[in-house]
Parts: sequence; structure tokens; C-alpha cells
Amino acid sequence: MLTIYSEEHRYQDGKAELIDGQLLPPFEMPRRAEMVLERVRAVGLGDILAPQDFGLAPLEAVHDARYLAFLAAAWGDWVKSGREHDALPLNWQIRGMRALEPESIDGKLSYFSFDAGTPIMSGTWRAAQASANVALTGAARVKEGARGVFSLCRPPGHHAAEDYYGGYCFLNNAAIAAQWLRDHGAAKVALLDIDYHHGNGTQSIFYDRPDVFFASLHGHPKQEFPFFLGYEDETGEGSGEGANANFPLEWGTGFERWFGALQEAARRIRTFGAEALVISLGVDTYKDDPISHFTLDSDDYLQIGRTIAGLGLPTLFVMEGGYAVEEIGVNAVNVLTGFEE
Ligand code: Q9C
Ligand code: ZN
Repeated sequence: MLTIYSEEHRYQDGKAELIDGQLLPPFEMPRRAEMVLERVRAVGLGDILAPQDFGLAPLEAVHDARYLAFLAAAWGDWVKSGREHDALPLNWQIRGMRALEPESIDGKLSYFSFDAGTPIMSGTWRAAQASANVALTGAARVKEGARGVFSLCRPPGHHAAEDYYGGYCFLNNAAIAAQWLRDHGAAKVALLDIDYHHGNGTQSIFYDRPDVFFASLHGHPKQEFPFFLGYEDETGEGSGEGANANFPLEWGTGFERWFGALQEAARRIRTFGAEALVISLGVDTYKDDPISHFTLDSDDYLQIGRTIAGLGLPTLFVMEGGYAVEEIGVNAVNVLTGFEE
């Protein structure tokens, strides 16, 4: 299987995230992608290719123009306001407050985000664009007939919506790739999100769309980030009604229960009848993940890959989360080798 990878992910290298009431070194770190790349090489998965630059148009097909302008200017505006350290938002508009874009950079950070765990620094925009190009380059190969392609994206994307960032995500790489496939001949595309966290951004982007099916298996929002989306009764709206399927699972979920949900999601994707499949590939479902609460083991990822292959669709794998850095390479690449068996 071909892997798409850009070293420019290293420009996203925050000093701290706010998590569980503490400022800690970010779990989402450059070494994650390096460990996955190292494993791709170790097992001889296939060629490793740098991305092409697709420009802004495929990003604008998914994200709000004002949001993209904010991301492009955020670090410069932050520095102009006298700071040199990472930018983090501190407060948010809530019920009863005005939903207007503020003039100040601090206000804009809040307006365009939903958490304080996602630092912006000098290289954030560059790294985020490179990550989207990694996804798009993979999508182009899938369009050209590849059975499976691995886009080794970093930073991840599935928490980013039309006009907000958060959960370590800025541009929704999987959504951008899915939309590009729609715009280049695929009448229907399915997105399957197996990251531990709900893909709130991806769901939001396609919620009213009948042409893109979204299924997500994730920690139940009654217990888990992002808390405000990911329930089972979110089934799509308008002409998108029925094209969204959530499988919230409680803390402590092991492979057997998780795999039952995967099989149900696969059945729904078959019924939908897609021409291409995009997988949001997070491996934070792993038993030793430091911020997650499922108990999957490394061998389980092989069976996940086999099951995805069973759908028989041209498939783009887009890297998302996974914070057990020592095992992230084995776990992610096991999905890909399982797919290729
Ligand atoms: N107590 C991805 O996996 N913070 N993002 C969780 C846990 C945010 C994860 C707090 C986790 C975001 C792409
Ligand atoms: Zn995750």
C-alpha cells in the first residue's frame, strides 16, 4: 500500500495543552507521525510519497472562508498583540451571549474554537495545510484506481468543523478528501470514523448531505470528549436524514463489543452503496492509550483492517488520533496490513 507523508507536520509542535485542569505537554506530538512512518518502513508496507499542493480550493469546499482566513492570520495577529508563546483560547460564547466574530485575536481564538487543548503556533497553518494535502494526494490515488492508500496525516482533522478547530484538529482532512472524491466522479462516498473520539467535525460538515454517509464508533458523549455531539439519535437532517450513524460505547468497551458495532456500521455502509470509502483511522481505542478508555489490543487492529477490506470499496485511510506513542505505529499499520491480506 502506498503511504503519503509530509515532514511539514513537525511545524505543529505545541508547548502545552489544557487537559484535566492542568497545562501539560501536548499528547498530540510530532513523534506520533514519526513512529507510524517508522513502522510503515519496518514492515515494507510500500512506497512513501510526498504530497502535492492542491491549493485552497479543496479546503474552501469544506471550510468557511472566514475560518480559513482566521487560521492563516492567527499566529501573526497573536504576535502583533505582544505574545511569543503558543496561542490558546480561554473563554467561550455561551447561551445568551452574542455570536459575533470579535475584532481582537483573543476573541477570534474563542470564536473559532471549542477547546483549550489545541495550541496554535508559528507553524500551525503550514502543518495543517500539509496534512490536508497528504489526504488530498491520497484521494487522488484512490480516484486513479488504487484499492487502498494510507494518508499519514498530522495534525489530525476529524474534530474540525466548517468553522471551528479543537481536539488537536484544524482542517478536517478526511472530510476534505471525501468532498474531493465527490467532486471528482464519486457519486456517493462513505466515511467511517474508528478513532476513539466522536468525529464531531466530520458529522457536522455532512449532516444535511444525502451523498456522504458518516458512521462513527466512539466513547459515549455522556462520559467522553467532545461531550456535546455523538449520540445515537443523531441520524442526519433534511435530505441527509438517515445518512449519519453514531455508535457511542461506554468506557471499558473491549474488542468484542466494539467489533459488533463495527459490523453494524459496515452493514449500514453496504446498504448506502458508496463508490469510495474514507476511514478516519485513530488508534486511541488501544488499551494503553493515555487519554482514552477502551481496551483494544494490537492484534485486534488486523481484524479491523480485514473487515474494512470486506466492504470491497476503494479505500483511503486518513490518520487521526492515537497517543500511546510507542505502540501507535504497530497499531495503525496493523489495520493496513489486515486490509491487504
Ligand atoms: N480527558 C483526536 O484524537 N481532550 N483528538 C480530551 C480527556 C481532547 C483527541 C480530554 C482529545 C482530542 C484526534
Ligand atoms: Zn481521538
